[in-house]
Amino acid sequence: MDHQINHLDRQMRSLRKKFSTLWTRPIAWLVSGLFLFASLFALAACEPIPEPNQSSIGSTNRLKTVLSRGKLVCGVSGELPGFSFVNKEGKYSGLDVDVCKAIAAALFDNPEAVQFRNLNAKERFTALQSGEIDVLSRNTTWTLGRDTGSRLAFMPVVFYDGQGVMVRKDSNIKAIANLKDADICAQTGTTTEQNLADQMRKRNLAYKPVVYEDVNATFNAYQSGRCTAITADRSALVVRRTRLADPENHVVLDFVVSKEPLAPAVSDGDSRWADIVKWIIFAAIEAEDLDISSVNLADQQKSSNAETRRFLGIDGSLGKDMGISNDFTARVIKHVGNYAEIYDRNIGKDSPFKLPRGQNELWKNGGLMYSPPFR
Ligand SMILES: N[C@@H](CCC(=O)N[C@@H](CS)C(=O)NCC(=O)O)C(=O)O
Repeated sequence: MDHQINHLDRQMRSLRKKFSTLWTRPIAWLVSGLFLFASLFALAACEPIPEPNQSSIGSTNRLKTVLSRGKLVCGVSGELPGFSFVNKEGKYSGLDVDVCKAIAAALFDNPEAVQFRNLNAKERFTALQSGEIDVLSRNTTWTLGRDTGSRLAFMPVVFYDGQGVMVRKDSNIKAIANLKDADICAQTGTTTEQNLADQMRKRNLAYKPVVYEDVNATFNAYQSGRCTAITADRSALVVRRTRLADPENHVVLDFVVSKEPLAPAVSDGDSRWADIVKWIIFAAIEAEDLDISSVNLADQQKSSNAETRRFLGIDGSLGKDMGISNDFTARVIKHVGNYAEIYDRNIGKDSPFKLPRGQNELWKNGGLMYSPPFR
């Protein structure tokens, strides 16, 4: 700035010199005055634009709303064992449910501080956009259209899935090509419905979509023989198969129709809330990566390892800087466990479904689960 002012001063003096005769002096003052005004205006325009205040970004403050309510409102399906299911006693369980519980654990040190809302495929996005729920944790595929067109912000993927097809064993259907002219059941408001149409068109196969808004109606229609096949996320087919009257007579074909990265979502426009939810999910993944579990947490909290101490909020201010408790990661691990514990308990080896980790293994074990660094 100083050198710019010196330069300006030099130019003004040279202008006045050019108009140094008596009769031209008023013109000289006028010209230099105009020059000075224009130059100062230009200088002001060169000033760096101040950064917008982080807290002013976004029109809502969801963290404040959730904290003053004392509870998280979480949208789930409630109809999908292993992911989100409500039993006769009204108790919720599943991987998607544990995401809600992890957020409540991090914020309130209480995984039960959650109010669940059951939402079908069609209702889920409106519930988020209207502010009725704080988070959507409901086997929802992250797509470009939903991310940019539906005023949603997707969080880290919690389950890498793919669309599949289930048929009766005695149908002798082995491949998608055998589905020519078949009646195929699917649920509306899903990526499933659209992917099926793309797949069949690509293969030039005629078929009849039989669609329902309700998941139970969809599976009942298949069970009753209304459809030759049913298509949904493979995880959903595996878990809902166990609820058919005769699971052993049905098979999920090997064929994978599409990529279905399932991720929670929050409403767009509140980057602070999005960051909090995002890093709570990453905390469960990073805990597995660092071999910290609900079983060894107390020992790990005594560790002298700098990375462990920073991650658990013993040193540093990672949580505090986000506006939440500095030990939010420890709270998640204590109440809900790390990602492996969450997976194994709900859909993996310790569950009735025994879904192999596959793509949901950690990156260092050949999978896709990866948390950016906590630093
Ligand atoms: N991941 C897909 C499909 C999600 C979906 O809604 N699948 C059905 C088929 S099993 C479901 O979960 N329904 C449960 C319900 O409506 O409560 C998407 O995001 O569109």
